Amino acid sequence: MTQDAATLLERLRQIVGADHVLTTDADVAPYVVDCRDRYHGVARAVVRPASTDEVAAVVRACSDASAPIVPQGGNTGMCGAATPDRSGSEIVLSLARMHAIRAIDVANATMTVEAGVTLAAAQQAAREAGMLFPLSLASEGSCTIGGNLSTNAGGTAVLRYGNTRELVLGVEVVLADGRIVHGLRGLRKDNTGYDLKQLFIGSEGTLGIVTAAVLKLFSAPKARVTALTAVADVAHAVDLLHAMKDVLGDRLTGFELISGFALYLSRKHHPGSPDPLPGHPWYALLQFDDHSADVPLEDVVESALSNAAESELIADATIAQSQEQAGRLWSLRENISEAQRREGQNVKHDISLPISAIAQFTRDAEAAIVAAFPGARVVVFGHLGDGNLHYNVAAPEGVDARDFLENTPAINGIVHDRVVAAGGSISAEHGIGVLKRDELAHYKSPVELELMRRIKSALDPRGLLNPGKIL
Ligand code: 2HG
Ligand code: ZN
Repeated sequence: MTQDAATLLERLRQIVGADHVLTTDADVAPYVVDCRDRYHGVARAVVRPASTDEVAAVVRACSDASAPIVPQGGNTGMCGAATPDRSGSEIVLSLARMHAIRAIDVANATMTVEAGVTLAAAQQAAREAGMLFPLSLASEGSCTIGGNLSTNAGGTAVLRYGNTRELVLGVEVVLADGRIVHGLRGLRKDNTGYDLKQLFIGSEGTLGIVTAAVLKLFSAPKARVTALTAVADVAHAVDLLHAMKDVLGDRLTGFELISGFALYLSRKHHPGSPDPLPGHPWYALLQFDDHSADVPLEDVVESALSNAAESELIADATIAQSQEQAGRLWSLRENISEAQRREGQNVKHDISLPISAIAQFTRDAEAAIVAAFPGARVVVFGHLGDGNLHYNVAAPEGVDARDFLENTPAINGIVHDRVVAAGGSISAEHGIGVLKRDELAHYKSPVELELMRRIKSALDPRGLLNPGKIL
């Protein structure tokens, strides 16, 4: 180790305490690989500050030593944004010890939480205050609010409540030079110039390190109904979405599309899962929430679904009769990603399209993939209600999954060319990280890329914050 490196580590130990500067291989191991096992990095150290002032001091120490920093939350990101590179020069800055709920203001319908609070803990704190924090995603038990902000996470309730971006009123951020932006305002109206907080949301730790946020809370719904429906194809699912919105308005909270093959994988890798509507090519999982208990929500949903059956929009449907049953229906959906991981690596896409273009896209893309890679298995699921599909491509049966990954550029080309031609986006909710950095450079317009680079160099002129990610 060079003199400089030893000095930096010593300074970091003085800031956070020796126990929170991890350097042995065993201690560092969980922080240097992403959750999909795609990226394996090397860290000079992992630092675990416990307060905003400590984060700021760590950033200043790293800046003085010209050491790049990789911020990390729950390490559940899908695009490798929280994994260090292989140079061994980067410091991983884990926000895990910053897990305080700082304040809940029920009258203002806001909650101020630190970056390392898990999403599930934030939801729980809101619930205990009789309110709802609606962000909801499969990894909510381990992903953190800081990571949710950094990636502008989406999930299953975007249809009704919006992305993370729409759920944040204020942020506290440590800048690349160690200064702190104290922006924890809980205002729904604030037109004092540029909306700086939105720069940090979705910037994957490349512009600053989010240490806390003011989140919007909502009234807790009084009734919830979950239904699984079987549909003939994606076009029918899109029509069903429209019909349900028409009848139930914003009581429709979630509308998830699941292909028959995705459901098969979910059940295969999670023995004991229910199989309520076997044998259909496509499914849509619907959730409804209501604030008034005047007309029973279940009656409204039941009648809407029977109308949908009469007009042949759906082939079959089942409505959960208890919270426990609803949880089991949701687990079919939420286990798909993990099932895919167990099945073997696959070429993942997190795309969004105008909802009106989705049915045509799925037909064209699958035909093109199967023509180019006979036997390739397309695993389609996702948040149809907001136009976001996880359009994943798995190896043909019997082909080694890792070998199949060599086709990633060609498969990406097939999928993303069509997405962009249909007016869609190559990253809906997972971000860019390293996984899609080259794709971004290819598909984003030169003028937008130039603006992004100028913002990056204005906020991080020495390029020490999460270098190599996004741009
Ligand atoms: C989900 O919706 C996540 O389950 C993960 O965004 C998607 O694994 C994926 O492709
Ligand atoms: Zn998703």
